[in-house]
Amino acid sequence: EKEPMKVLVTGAAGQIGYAIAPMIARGIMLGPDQPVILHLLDIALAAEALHGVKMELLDAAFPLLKEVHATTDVTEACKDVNVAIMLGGFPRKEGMERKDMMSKNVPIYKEQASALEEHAASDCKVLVVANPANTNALILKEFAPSIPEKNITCLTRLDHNRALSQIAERLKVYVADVKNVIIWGNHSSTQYPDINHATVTTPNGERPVKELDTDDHWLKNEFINTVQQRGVAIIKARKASSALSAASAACDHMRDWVLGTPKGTWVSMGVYSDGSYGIPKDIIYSFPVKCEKGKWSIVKGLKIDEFSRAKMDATAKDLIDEKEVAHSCLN
Ligand code: NAX
Repeated sequence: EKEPMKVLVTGAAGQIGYAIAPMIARGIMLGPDQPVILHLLDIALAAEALHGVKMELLDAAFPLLKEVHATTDVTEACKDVNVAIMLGGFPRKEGMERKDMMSKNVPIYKEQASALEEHAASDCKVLVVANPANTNALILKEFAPSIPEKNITCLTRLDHNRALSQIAERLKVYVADVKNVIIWGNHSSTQYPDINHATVTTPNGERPVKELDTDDHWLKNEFINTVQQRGVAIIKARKASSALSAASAACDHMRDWVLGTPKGTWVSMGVYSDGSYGIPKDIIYSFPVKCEKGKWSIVKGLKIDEFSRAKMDATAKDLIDEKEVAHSCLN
């Protein structure tokens, strides 16, 4: 049997935490033959609820789940973890400005960066889900300099999966037959869901989405808006934000990163920009990536038209603005 992997989940008493913990314990994130030890972190106010989650996890008697540690101590939570799923943070409340939200989250990500840097396994893979996800990940990267920058990522896979499902619905095909959409940029409403390279597997081979749906107006308007605004639509319908789909996407993100993407397929991940596609360096930007042997790499050489260029630059600008706001919260 494989050695168990230690998985940290912060904000584990929250909505996504409740959905993702059983997925991890069933091997959906790291594979059906990979035992896990869960480290669940939340704040003191949520300690009792967190204890409840732990009791339920034990009661589910998952064969792969070797131990559950529920704690409100950041150091203890980060000890030797191989994977860190960062859900914890201060939510944006109604009427709250972005700056106010950042001023709450920047110190949290600074503190947790230091704890991970000191106590996590040296090759720990980090996925930030909590909003503002890209900028929280950037702060984490800046305050955990000894963690390789390639190990710090943020979640845009939910947006990616939403784009796949919109195309599947529109073209009346199965979602598993759609691939290679791209989410560029920020996990915010400035993100750019790009179908220019997406394909559908048909009985006659792989066909570009743009050939199957020639309604340019739909692709450039409704499609993009629906993906960008899907989170808002879920809140309106459920009176709570996306949780099961976010948990599932976080599992997809980590599984593909650790176990690899299928041949010929790429996915979207928020990663530290190396300047590819003329995107500024030093921001966490969502790119198309392929993964192999536990490492991601940006898919290079895709043709970018003028429409895409403008959208990719606008979401980069949004991230640069966020970065400035975040840095102003450090003082
Ligand atoms: P919840 O408010 O249900 O849970 C958040 C949990 O974090 C709470 O239990 C809270 O006590 C805890 N927490 C707060 N400060 C903490 C700290 N310093 N250390 C540890 N835990 C702390 O939110 P939930 O719906 O679970 O969403 C979690 C985060 O994911 C939010 O920031 C949300 O905005 C973000 N999302 C990001 C998505 C993405 O695609 N990147 C999509 C889903 C989601 O909206």
